Amino acid sequence: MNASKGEITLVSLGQNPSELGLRYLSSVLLEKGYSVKKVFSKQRREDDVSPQMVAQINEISRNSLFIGVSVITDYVRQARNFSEQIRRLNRNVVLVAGGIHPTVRPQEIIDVFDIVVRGEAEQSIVMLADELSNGKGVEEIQLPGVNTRFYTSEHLGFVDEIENLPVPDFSDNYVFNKKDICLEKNYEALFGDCYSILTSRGCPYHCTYCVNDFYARTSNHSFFRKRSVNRIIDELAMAKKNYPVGRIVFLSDNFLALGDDELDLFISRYSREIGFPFYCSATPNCIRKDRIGKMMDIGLSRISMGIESGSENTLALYRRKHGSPRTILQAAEVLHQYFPRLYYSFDLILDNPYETSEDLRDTLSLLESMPRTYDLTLYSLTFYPGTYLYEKAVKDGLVKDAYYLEQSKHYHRLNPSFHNCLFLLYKLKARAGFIAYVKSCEFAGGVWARICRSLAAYSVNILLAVCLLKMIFSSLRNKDGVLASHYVKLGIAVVRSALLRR
Ligand code: B12
Ligand code: SF4
Repeated sequence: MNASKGEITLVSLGQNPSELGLRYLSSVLLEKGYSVKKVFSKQRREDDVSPQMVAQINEISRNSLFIGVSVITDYVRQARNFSEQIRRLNRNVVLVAGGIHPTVRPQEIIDVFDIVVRGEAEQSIVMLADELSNGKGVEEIQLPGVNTRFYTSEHLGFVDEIENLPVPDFSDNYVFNKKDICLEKNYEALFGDCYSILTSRGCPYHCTYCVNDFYARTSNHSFFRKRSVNRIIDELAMAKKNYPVGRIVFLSDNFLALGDDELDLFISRYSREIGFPFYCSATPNCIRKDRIGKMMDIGLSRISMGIESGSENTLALYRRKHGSPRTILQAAEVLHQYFPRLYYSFDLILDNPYETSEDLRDTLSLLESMPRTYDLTLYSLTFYPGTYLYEKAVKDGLVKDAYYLEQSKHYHRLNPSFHNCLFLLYKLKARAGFIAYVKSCEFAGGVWARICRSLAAYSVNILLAVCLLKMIFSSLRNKDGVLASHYVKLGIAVVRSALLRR
């Protein structure tokens, strides 16, 4: 075996150890003869960077050419803090940042990191490693997509040909477990029986709150790239052979954006060679009865779909032409036909300061009109830099530019408001919510258990009714009869559905 050209340490500050971006980088570096240590900190975004962890990363990366850190906006404060801490321990360390945030806002990272790599880095990280292993200093580096304090590149790297990339490297992972960093060689200990795969990069759409909007505006070629079905199945077959896999997660932004021929090929090869249950996400316009039926036959067991809002105005603000209320409703009806074999959940974005009570009412009405067999995932709108919505919110004075450097806003922490109570109650009422949970509890038999279960189920409906009453009164107080009458209608629908199937 050839001697390594040098060692590189890659660090993920996020919570999820799948982190496919870093794993792709590790694979290309390994292919080019470097050795790689991958560290997964599994820190929650609200945690401070642990000094113990930094000390241990410093220890294991002593012989590395550089430490590369992956940074998304939610972790930019931790990334800055990590660099400050590790530099105190080792003044000579070369720190490289990459990922979505440094791509969009390199200037917010370059003061504490030596090198910032923008865009997809499969090519640039190898060029960078070659330069550093050939003894070049940071001040001498001038590469496309690579910024230092001495050189600025406007280039945004995209991999044109994603087809020939090696498969992501899931081998040996260093994992920080609250106190110590341990080398975890066991796949199952980190990922259970699950294998995550990207079937494409980018997205054909560019919703105004999503990073794909930034990419679409800044890249001058088609950002959406698909892998061939044969390549996808080959990767899954490799995973099936090498890891104790029993489930597949398709992590691509929009897995169902497959052409008809591609879908047929996928179905025939997947059923013959893989056969595991799988989870994917999709946009409303991709949910078609024939497609979902075929996918269910080969193992589709879970699907998530972005609804985001039921209001035409808000959907226009989000630029979601592919998900009008009508399309959403049609998609929900298709998915409902596969209940209860298919678990499906819808994403909603709340706390949008541009939304009026009418917009929220439209979303509630949409939820009410859909068969209640969905689950809901509620997000609090977060403005990510580089997107149209971020720029608009800054211009309109709704958020301060670079607010995330000072304050941390959690994408699941909803503002305390009556409307949000209503959405939470809808979540509780939905199939996988509280009522279903209570009904399925077998903790005790007998009449008391039945009474408790019924009371719990009724209490959700009662709370919902109270919130609706409050909405009716406040609309009347604001002399908005139309809004009040909509809430009355919603109330009647809620009571009817509670009486019919509770
Ligand atoms: C799959 C996915 C997830 C998965 C897995 C996350 C993971 N880390 O693998 C799950 C579901 C867990 C997830 C959760 C979240 N996600 Co997410 N997710 C994605 C998604 C759809 C794909 C990510 C991916 O694998 N891309 C493909 C790889 C190849 O690209 P990449 O990760 O960017 O990596 C490349 C480059 O950035 C660069 N690079 C990356 N790291 C490094 C490091 C170095 C040193 C270098 C040199 C280069 C480099 O090279 C890589 C290879 O080309 C993206 C959307 C997108 N289009 O990227 C959103 C996205 C990354 N998620 C996002 C967010 C906000 C989240 C959440 C905070 C919650 C949420 N609202 O979804 C959580 C928090 C996750 C965490 N870190 O704990 C945002 C981030 C926005 C931002 N500006 O930071 C994105 C961009 C979607 C969006 N709303 O715009 N997510
Ligand atoms: S459809 Fe999803 S991944 Fe695509 S641009 Fe919109 S939010 Fe982003």
